[in-house]
Amino acid sequence: VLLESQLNQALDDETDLEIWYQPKQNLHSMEINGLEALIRWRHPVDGLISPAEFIPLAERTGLICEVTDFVVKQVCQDLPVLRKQGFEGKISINISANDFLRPNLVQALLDIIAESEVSTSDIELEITEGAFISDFNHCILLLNSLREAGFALSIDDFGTGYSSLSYLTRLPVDTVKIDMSFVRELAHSPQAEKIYKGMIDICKALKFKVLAEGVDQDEQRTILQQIGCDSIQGYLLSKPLALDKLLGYLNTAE
Ligand code: G
Ligand code: G
Ligand code: NA
Ligand code: MN
Repeated sequence: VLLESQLNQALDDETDLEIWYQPKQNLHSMEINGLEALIRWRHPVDGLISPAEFIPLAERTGLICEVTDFVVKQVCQDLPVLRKQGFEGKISINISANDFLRPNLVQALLDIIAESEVSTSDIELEITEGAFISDFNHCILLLNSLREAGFALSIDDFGTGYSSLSYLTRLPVDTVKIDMSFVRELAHSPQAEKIYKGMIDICKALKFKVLAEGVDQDEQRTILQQIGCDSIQGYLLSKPLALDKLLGYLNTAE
């Protein structure tokens, strides 16, 4: 309860919350062509609290919508800075299952963006499969309106949890992000490579781009390139970085 009221306070004051960014690399051009925004909470007493800890709390208590709005706002401030440094890709923002229950999600996002130099085409929204459990038809309608508004869309952590290949064909999204659990054995097991390639082939047959999450070895990147993966994200490129460190990273990566 204490943590909840402190998170509420931090969101109201817009203090102690930071957005860090993890780069994504396109395996065709080899350029850094995307960034995932990841929230960090610098608690005045407890130090840096992992989102793995407070995002579930925010989801239980309904604060997650305010978290999402905060992330969008911060991204709108940071993107112009990144554009000036020559970054040309999209920034992706995590949307939680609870955001899908907001009656006015599309308009809420558009209102925040309208106050900035950023447009919807600068932003990708990452949605986990958990969002589709409740009302699948409602989700499809919502995804369509987000897409019509100009956002790019991706499915996050694909292959875990509520994974059904049949629903994939109905999802109006651009990219499938394959969960990092699949990359772990990639460089050690021919079976793991076959499974991975199977997933890539299915996604490509359905006209989705494929991103591999959790890539932390050069060997994995080489295999992913060979089996047709479009882009990667993971510690091989970089851990999530605060904006100032990210600017340095982008300067040396170009
Ligand atoms: O950044 P890190 O890899 O430690 O994130 C841990 C978990 O918290 C991941 O599942 C990630 O998707 C989630 N997470 C991080 N930032 C956000 C955010 O801004 N919104 C939501 N909904 N989840 C986030
Ligand atoms: O749910 P989501 O995919 O957003 O979670 C991202 C989480 O995975 C974060 O906690 C992030 O720090 C972590 N992560 C990102 N890249 C790697 C990686 O290459 N290896 C490992 N082990 N974890 C990673
Ligand atoms: Na994500
Ligand atoms: Mn993910």
